Amino acid sequence: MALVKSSKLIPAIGAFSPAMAVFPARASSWWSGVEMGPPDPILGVTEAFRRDTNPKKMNLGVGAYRDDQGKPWVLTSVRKAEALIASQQLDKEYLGIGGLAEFSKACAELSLGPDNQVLKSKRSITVQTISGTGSLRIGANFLSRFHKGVRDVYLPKPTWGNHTPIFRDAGMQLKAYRYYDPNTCGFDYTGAMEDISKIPEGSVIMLHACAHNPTGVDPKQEQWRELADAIKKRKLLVFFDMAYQGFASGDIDRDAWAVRHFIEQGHNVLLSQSFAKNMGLYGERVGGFTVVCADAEEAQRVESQLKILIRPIYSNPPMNGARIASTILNTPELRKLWLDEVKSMADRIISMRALLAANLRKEGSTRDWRHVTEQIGMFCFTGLKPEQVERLTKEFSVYMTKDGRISVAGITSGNVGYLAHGMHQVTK
Ligand code: PLA
Repeated sequence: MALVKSSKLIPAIGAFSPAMAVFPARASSWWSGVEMGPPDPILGVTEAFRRDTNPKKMNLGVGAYRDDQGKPWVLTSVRKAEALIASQQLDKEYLGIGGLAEFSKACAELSLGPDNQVLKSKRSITVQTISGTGSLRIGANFLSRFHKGVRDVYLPKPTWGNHTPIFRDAGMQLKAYRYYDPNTCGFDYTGAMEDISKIPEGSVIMLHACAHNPTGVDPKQEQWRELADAIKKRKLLVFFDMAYQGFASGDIDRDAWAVRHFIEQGHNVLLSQSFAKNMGLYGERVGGFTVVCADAEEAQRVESQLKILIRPIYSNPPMNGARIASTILNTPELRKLWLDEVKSMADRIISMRALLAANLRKEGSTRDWRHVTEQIGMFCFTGLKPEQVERLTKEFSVYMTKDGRISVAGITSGNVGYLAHGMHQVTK
C-alpha cells in the first residue's frame, strides 16, 4: 500500500532525518534564499498608522475618502443598490471571463460618453477587471504580448508608485517624461512637451486622465490639446489611467474630457477605470479595461485575446461589486443620487484644502502654500521634504507617504488645525 511504503521513507515528526545532518536547519528550507522585502510605500503607511497609540494620529497615506468625522463612508447610492440586489435573490454563477456585460457597457459609457461614436460603431472592447490595479495589469500584459516589439512605457515623473511594478512585472521597460515642476508645485508643461517630442515612435505613454496621483496637478484643457497633437506626431500609444473620474471637479463628464478629446483626435487609446474612489467600492475591486480599436472586427479579435490573457490569471472577475456599480449606473434614480454624492465628496475635499491653507496662515506660516488649494483631486503634493515628513510622523503621528503626498480626503474640520500646526512646526 502506498501509505505504508511512504511511511518507511518519510521519518515521523521529531525523528532524526539524515538530511538534517547534511543541511543546517535554515538552509534546508525551501525558502531560505528569500530575502525580507520592504513594506509597500503606500499601503505600508497604514500598517505603521495602526501600530501608533496616539489618539491624535492621522492617516493621510492611502487615498481613501473619509467623512468629516474621519469615518469611512459607504455611499447611500451603494447601500440602496445593495438592497435592490439583495431583494432580487440573484444566483452566484460564474460571470463570463470578461465580466458582467451590463457593467462593462455602463463603464465604457461613463468614460467615453454614451453618444461616443466609438461605442456606436462597436470599435472598442471593455472588460470588467479587478479594480484599477487589475485593469492596468491586464493592459500591461496585453501590451507585453501584442505591442509589436516595443517594450518602452513612458510614465510621468512622478507617478503612482504601483505603476512601475505593474508594468515591470509584465515585462515592459520603464521610462519617464517630465511632469511636475517642484519650483511652482505645478505642471511642467515645457518639460513634458520637450520630453514627449523625443520619445521614440511606437512607445507607450501613460497619462493620468484627471486628478494626477501623487501631484494633484492636471494639464489645462489647452495644454491637453497640445499634448494630444504632440503625442500624435510622435505616433505614441496612449494608455490612460482614470482612477478618479469625478474626484477632480466633482463632475464626471468634465473629468473625462481629456480621454474623450484624445479619442476625438484619433488616438486609439487603452483605458483603465476604477470604481474604488468614485463609488467608494475600494474592497469590492470594481474596474474596467477598454481598448479602442480601428474597427469592430479588430475589437472582436482583441476581446478574444483579452479573454485568453485573463482566463489563466483569475478565470473570471468577482460579481458583487460589478452588480452594485452596474445597478447604480443603470438605474436613473440611483445614478442621480450617486452623481450628487460624487460631487459632495469632491466638494468636501476642496473645502479641506481651503481650511488647511487658512490654518497654515493662522499658525503664522509665511511659506507659499498656494498649491494646497490649486492642486486638485484626492491628493496634495505638499512639497514637504523626507526629513520633514519623518518629523511630522514621529512628533505628531501624522502618517503620509515619504514623497510628501497627503490624502486630503483624510482631513476633517476637527483635525485640520492639528495638521496645520504640525506642518508649520516642521517647515518653519
Ligand atoms: N491608478 C491610480 C493613479 C491610483 O492612484 C490608484 C489607487 C489605482 C490606479 C488603483 O486603485 P484600485 O486598484 O484600488 O482601483 N491609489 C491609491 C491606493 C488610492 C493604492 O495605492 O493602492 C493611493 O493611495 O495611491
